[in-house]
Amino acid sequence: MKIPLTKILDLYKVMILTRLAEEKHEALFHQKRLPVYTHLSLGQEAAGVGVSGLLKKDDYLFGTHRGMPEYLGKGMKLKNIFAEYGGRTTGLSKGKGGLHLCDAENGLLGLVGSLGSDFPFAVGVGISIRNRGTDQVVVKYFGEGTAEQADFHPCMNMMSLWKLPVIFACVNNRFTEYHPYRETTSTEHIGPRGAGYGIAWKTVEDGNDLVAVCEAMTEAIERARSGGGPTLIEFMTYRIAPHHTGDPCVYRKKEEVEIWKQKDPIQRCKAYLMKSGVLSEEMDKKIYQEAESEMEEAIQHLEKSPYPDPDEALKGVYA
Ligand SMILES: Cc1ncc(C[n+]2csc(CCOP(=O)(O)OP(=O)(O)O)c2C)c(N)n1
Ligand SMILES: [Mg+2]
Repeated sequence: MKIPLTKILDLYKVMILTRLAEEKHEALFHQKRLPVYTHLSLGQEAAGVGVSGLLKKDDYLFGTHRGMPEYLGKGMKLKNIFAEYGGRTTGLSKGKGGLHLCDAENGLLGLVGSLGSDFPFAVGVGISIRNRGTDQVVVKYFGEGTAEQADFHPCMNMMSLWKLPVIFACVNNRFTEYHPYRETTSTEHIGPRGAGYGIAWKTVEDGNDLVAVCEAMTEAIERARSGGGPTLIEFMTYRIAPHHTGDPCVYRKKEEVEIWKQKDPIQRCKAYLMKSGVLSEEMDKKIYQEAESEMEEAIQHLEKSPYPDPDEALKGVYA
């Protein structure tokens, strides 16, 4: 399934914005200008951007705590994300959600604090799509550690039984908080679990290849839209970043991280686009400049926006 080069170029731009925005987020956190601490997606941007970048605006996504790539890929605006992280009135949830982003306009129905508790939400949205008879799809994106949560299993069963337009997309970044994943996960791969439930599945061994991610997602999206039912896809990658700001990463060797830095998805995508003749060094420079100015605008928007009045605290608690 060939993905148009123009689409790959668009998503390459999103990967760059993600990288710059996350690095800036971390710097702002240390300067006490952005109080929400970070879970960076450094090194695994291709999986996140590719998972959401081919969805339509009215498709749904449940993302992760390491979510900048999939949120920007789905069409969320950086300035809205920063304003929410900063707890400002101009944020998506008027500053009350913080890390837990919600952007209904772009199909993001919320990020849960208890990992995996949104597997059933995704299945519920799948039932809603089926009942309304639209061709929308819902993607639930999660880490391999989250795949060990109990709700994963009944949800796999139900979405298969009812042939729902749900895609479970797993980013296997080889770490679950402070553990290499094989200390907490009994199998090498999450993908083959699809077979146990009669669900189409795939493990993309090179989840740092944006094109491979997009090809796998295209297949799954087409299956879901055409009534072919759910898919489980796993993308193998590596979490170059610490689990969160301040994690000393004593559970892995520095040499291993260095090896993975050589597989940087952004540099690889750049090489692919240049070889394909749709990107030049000059264009690349411009892409970085545009991303920098979008980020500067987002920071200015954040810092100009007011904090909510304390009286707002109990408003909007119930819908
Ligand atoms: C139910 C639950 N248990 C534990 C946590 C704490 N926690 C936050 S992130 C994380 C790691 C999850 O690993 P994975 O799903 O592989 O995602 P990754 O952090 O690698 O992106 C954990 C255990 C939580 N938020 N919810
Ligand atoms: Mg993980």
